[in-house]
Amino acid sequence: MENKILEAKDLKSLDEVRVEIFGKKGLLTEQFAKLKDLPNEEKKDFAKNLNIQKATLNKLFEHKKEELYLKHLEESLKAEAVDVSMFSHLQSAGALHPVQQTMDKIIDYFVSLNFEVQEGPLIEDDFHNFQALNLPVYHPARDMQDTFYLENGLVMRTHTSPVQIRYMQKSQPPFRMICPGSVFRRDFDITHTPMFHQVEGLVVDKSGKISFANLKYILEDFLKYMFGDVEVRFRPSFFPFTEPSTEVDISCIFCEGRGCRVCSHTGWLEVLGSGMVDANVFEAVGYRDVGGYAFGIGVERFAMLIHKIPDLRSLFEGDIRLLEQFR
Ligand code: 2U9
Repeated sequence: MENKILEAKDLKSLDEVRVEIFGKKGLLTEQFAKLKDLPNEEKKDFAKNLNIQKATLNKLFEHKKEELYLKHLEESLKAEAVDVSMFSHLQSAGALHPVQQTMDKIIDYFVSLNFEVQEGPLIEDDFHNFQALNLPVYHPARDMQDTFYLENGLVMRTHTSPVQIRYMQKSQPPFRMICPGSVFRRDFDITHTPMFHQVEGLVVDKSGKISFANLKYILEDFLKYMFGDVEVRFRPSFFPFTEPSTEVDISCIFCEGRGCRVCSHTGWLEVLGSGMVDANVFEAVGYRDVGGYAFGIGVERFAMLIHKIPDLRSLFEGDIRLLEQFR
């Protein structure tokens, strides 16, 4: 009977052995049954030996049960184990879109100089998107910013400037702020998409406190932060909301100013627009005796230059092969 217990290979066969030995018709039970047929003088010793045997078998059985249980536990833990270090082909970490990465880098620069970050609605009324920015109804400069008109007279904003207008209507200078976000125009070609992103900046203080030199310093420093060791030049230009206005160029990062196809052999790349805020804009929000500068950055243009992407439209096609390069 000891051998039967010792030879059991698993908990199931051990249980079968238990029935075979200790069960109602078990081997041990059979022995006890013999007791009643023995002569009285033999009964005592026989019963004593049988009880000793029963106790030994019980102990052996419990011991074996414990051993087999631990074996079973170990085997099932091994079988169910998950290898957390195992490489999976099915999953890959996501990443920020290159436009978002570029926008974040631009925002980081201005936040480090204590500029506030403000956002606002994508659908605007004519006043906040145009009139307050010195673009009166029927003004020809509106042609440069044709957009999507809703049936109720509202428009998809053509720049983030209305965010600054709304901000000025409810607060007082001095302040410095940037407005990142998506904007919309009726444009679609190799360098334009109907939706794109801007980061616009605005700094306002009491009259005489903010000069063109402040604007020049900040933008030069910012462009070196974004593009490395480049030359920066300011060219006179026109925007309805700034006077004087200036377009800002950097020396071509592809040919280092020698002249190539990307810079149309000029050695310069136009990267942003800026100027001193037009007096009419301040008047539209009820500001008096103040001055300030503003600038506008096209985020896609920056992303294209930084990553040498030839066609702007590819940024919005969602092709995973393009996006994977920016992980
Ligand atoms: C207020 C007053 C003035 C924001 C400005 C530009 C010049 C500019 C372009 C850059 C590339 C638009 O996305 S783009 O095509 N922007 O050249 N933006 S000054 O001027 C402001 C803004 C707000 C209240």
